[in-house]
Formats: sequence, C-alpha cells, structure tokens
Amino acid sequence: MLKPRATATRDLVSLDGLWRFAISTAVGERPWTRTLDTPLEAAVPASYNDQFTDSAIRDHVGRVWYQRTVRVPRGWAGERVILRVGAATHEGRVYVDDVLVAEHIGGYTPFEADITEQVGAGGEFRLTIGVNNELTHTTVPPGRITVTQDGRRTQTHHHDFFNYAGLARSVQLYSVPSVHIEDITVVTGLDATTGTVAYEVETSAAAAVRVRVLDAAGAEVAAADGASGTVRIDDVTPWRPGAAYLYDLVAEIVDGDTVLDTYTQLFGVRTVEVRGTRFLINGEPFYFTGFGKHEDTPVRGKGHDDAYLVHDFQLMRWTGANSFRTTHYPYAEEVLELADRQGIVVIDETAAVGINLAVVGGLGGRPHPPTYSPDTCNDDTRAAHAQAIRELVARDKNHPSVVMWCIANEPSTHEEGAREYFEPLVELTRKLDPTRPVSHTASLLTTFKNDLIADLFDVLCLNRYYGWYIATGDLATAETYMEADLRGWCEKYTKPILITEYGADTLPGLHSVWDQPWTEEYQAAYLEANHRAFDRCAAVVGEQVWNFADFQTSNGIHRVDGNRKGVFTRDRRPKAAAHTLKARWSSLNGRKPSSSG
Ligand code: GCB
Repeated sequence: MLKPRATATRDLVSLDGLWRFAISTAVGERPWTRTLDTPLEAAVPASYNDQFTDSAIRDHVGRVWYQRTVRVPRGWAGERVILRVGAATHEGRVYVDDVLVAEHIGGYTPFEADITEQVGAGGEFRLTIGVNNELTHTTVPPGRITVTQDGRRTQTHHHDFFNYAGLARSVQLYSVPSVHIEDITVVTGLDATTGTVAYEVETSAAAAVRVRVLDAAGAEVAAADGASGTVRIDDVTPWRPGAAYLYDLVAEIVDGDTVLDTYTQLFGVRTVEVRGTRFLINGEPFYFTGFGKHEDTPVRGKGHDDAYLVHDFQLMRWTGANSFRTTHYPYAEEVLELADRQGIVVIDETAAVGINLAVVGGLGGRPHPPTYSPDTCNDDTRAAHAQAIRELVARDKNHPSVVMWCIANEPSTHEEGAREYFEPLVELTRKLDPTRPVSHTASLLTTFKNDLIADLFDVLCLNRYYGWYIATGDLATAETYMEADLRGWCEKYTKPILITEYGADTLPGLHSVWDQPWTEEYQAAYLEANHRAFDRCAAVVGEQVWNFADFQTSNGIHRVDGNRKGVFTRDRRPKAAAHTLKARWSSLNGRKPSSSG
C-alpha cells in the first residue's frame, strides 16, 4: 500500500486540524446524516481521551464521532479522489455526506476509500468518521467489555498501556489519474559491490510502465521498462545501520512520451539474514541496542507528533541506541520513514498484544480460562490476526529500516492450541515476505521447558524481568536467573537470542545507597546486572530496554501515574539509567561486547 505523496501527477490535501467531536451517547441516531450537534471539537491527529476534562469521554467504551466539511480542490476534475485515514483506533466507519464509503477494523493501519463517485471537483462535502474503541476476544489486541453495577460499560484487556483511541494519525485527501500506480514492491540484494533491485509495479489497468533508479544525488544509476523486473546498481552504496543511504525508484505509467502517472518509492539496498545464532545485516553480524517504545505523549495520547519523533530519535542516538521495536502495534509511517533516513533498525510489530489468558493466573500459575478456545482466542481472532499481519506487511514492506516482523507480543505459548494458532500465521508472514525473519516475544511465563512454538520462529525474542517481577531488589540472584534462562534456550536451540524487554520502574528523583527498587540507582544497577548475564551468552544478539520513556497505563495498583520503566520520563528527561546505557552503547556501534562468552 503506497503512502500518499504529491507528485507531478498527484495532489495531496491534509484534513488535519480541529474536527467537530461527540461520543455516541451525546448524539442521536445516524449522526452522519446532519451537522453534529455538539459543543466539542477535537484535534486530529491525536487520541481524543486526554484532550477533554470529562471522564465520561476519557473512559467512554464505544463509538465516538468526528466530523468536518471538506472542499475538493477545483483542479481535480477527471481525477480519482481518494480519502485516506492513517489510523482509526480500533475500528472506523467513514461517511461522505449520507453514504458509508469505508469500514475498517484494526486500530493502527491505514485504510482508504475511492470517493470519486460521491464528490465533485470544487464541491464541498460533509465527512463523518465514527471510531469505536471496543476490544473483544475476536479483535487484535483482544479484550473484554463488562458492565458495572451502576450500568457503565468498562473495557479490560491484557496489556498495560492505556487504551487510547480516535484519529491518532493524519486524514488525507488525494488525487490520482484514472490509470494509476496502485502498489510498488522492492526487494534488494547485494552481490559484492553490485546491488540488485527486484521491483514490481501494480497498476489500476493494463499500462506501459518504466522505472528509473536515482541515487541520493539524483543521478540515474539504473532503468528498465516493464511492470516488474530486476535492475542492477554498480558500485552500490548499501543502507547500513547508522549510515543510511536511500535510492529513489521512480515508477511511471507512460503512453508514448506522455507520463500518465508517476510515484517515487524510496528504498535502501541491504540484506537481512539469520545464520546459526547470528543476525546478519549486509552479511555482517549486528548487535541490537535500543528500546521498546510507545506512541505516547501527554495530551496527544497516541497522536503522531513530528516534534516528539525528532526528539525521540535524537535521544535514542544520544544513548547509542541503534534500534527499537514498534511495541505493541504498527507505528505511524512517518516514524519508519525517519528510521529509513537515519539508519535506525526497526523490529515491526503487529497489534497482537495480550493473546494470553495465562497472565490472569500470574507468575504463580493460578487457574485461568484457556487462552485458545471457542469462547476466547478462536478462529475469528486468528483471522483478525492474519489480517493485521497482511496490512502490516503491505504497508511496511519497502522500508529498509524494518529488519524483522514481530507477529505477537507475549502470547501464551505453553497452552494447548498455541501451535495450531501460530503455525499458519508464521507461514502467512513468510509467504507475504520471504525476505525478513519472523519473531514473537516470549513473556516470563514462557520457559525453554514449557514453550511449544519457538522452533517456528527465526529469532528467540525474550522479555525478561529478573530483578523486577522476580528476585525483586536482589540483583545478585537476578543475574544468575537471567544467565540460567539464557543457557537453557541456548542448549535447546541454535538461534539468535534477542532480549526484547528488560526494565525496572523508577521514580525520577528517588535515590538510595542500597539496592532499592524504584530508585534511579536501582534502575541503573538492574541494567548492569542484566548486561553482565547477556555478555556471558554468545547467542545474545542484542538488548532492547523496556521502555524508552514512561507511558500512560490503565489504572492499577502496579502503576503510579503510568508505567515508569522509562529510561526517560514521559516528558523525555533522562533518568540516571540513560547515562548508564549511553556509556555502554556508545562504544558498541552495532557490535557485540568483546567480553562475550
Ligand atoms: C511486559 C509487556 C509490556 C509491559 C511490561 C511491564 O512484559 O510486554 O507491555 O509494559 O511487561 O512493564 O510490565
């Protein structure tokens, strides 16, 4: 799926700004058929929850309505008019005047509607988008709605981050010519100093296609005729972690000398491979340093914000991080584009977080409902999960920064049904993209002894909290537990191990001379104890701390104004641990610590 761009044959209009806004209980039936009768306006892009002071809005479970008036540019006569919603969390319905033009399930991937038949160049229309935040056992992520004694509906789910909802990404209107490019896929290879670029251009109707490859200076380095093929770039400059280099693939639909449509797809030439216990980028072993993140900022919630994006990348670079995981859902496309340009390596995750009812039983393994059953995660959940994977790969396949797919965070992997649930999803991911490794992350409840699915995946991604949820405050024990855990996996599998989460909640300003959880010193010492264990295991190919920054969660006794495992506060000030990471990571430069055993 192409990201809309203005090109010589396409125009793009942003519909961001203030929209009329109401929750469903505040307006009557079929509110899209008239001007929304509401005193409220909400900013787009942003989650709506924290924009208002009314808890009935913040905690509303169900649909909300956004509406605005849109004028189609007068020069668009004869063009196709497409409306694109960057994300409607978790389900969206789009109306142009009285007509339903699009419906989409899945809160973090874009969707579009061709509204050419409903609108006219120069004309105005009423655009209404209904967004529903409900999570059930057949959505991704899953959740459950219950009704309180006083009749309020409440939402529960098996992830800790706040269920921010609304239109958190841009809404855009764009034009394309009647015969146009619908999609482009680029797959690159490296053959010594030559880059290979296999491309495929999909068009809306049979048409003559030509492509040109331009280097970063704009010089043409390869060209071909035809909608698919392979071109070669001599003396190629590969895309490398920390040293990004991007080429343009200029695709054109031509009729003789006339260009009917043109779209430029950026790409980088790089390869990714898992060989034995190593993770190779361009044939060289890569050691991940970085974070699990969230799209989470005050007031905006999960709303995309370019200033935070720039600043977060600056802070990551400052710590010496070379990578992050899009925990726990696909991030805005702008995030991946900046990662492409800055050479930051990305593990791209679906929104399948919390396919796990064993968490209800806790670390003590108390009885809990089965995760995989007709009444819990079932065939419909898996179908929604498969669709989430399809949409993720369709959107992000061309980003050189994306080196691995992560199809689920901390699912239940030891229960009956886990293998039946995951095997087809792994197969699907490999079919959609044979070029990238596939992973999921394993929670503390998944051990090398009880796990039923690790062999299906390429990399063992472990989320481990020794010294926090286990051996709390006892870092000597934590270090031995961590090492024993790693050794267990190493003995059973010849696969790279990536520590995708480890972290400790920390209140900035709280200090102690002793190993006291919640202090800044403890967070730093916790990380160091874990690092010593990682460094003793040769199969560990990286470490991503949980979390980059403090983030908002649902209310709960484990959380003090959110999850405080951030190395930075929610307003991006460093805790002491940020300096600990900077000292370790700055010198690594993508290589494994030399002390490694
Ligand atoms: C995890 C989850 C993450 C939580 C974290 C925590 O294992 O993957 O979403 O926020 O633990 O802090 O408990």
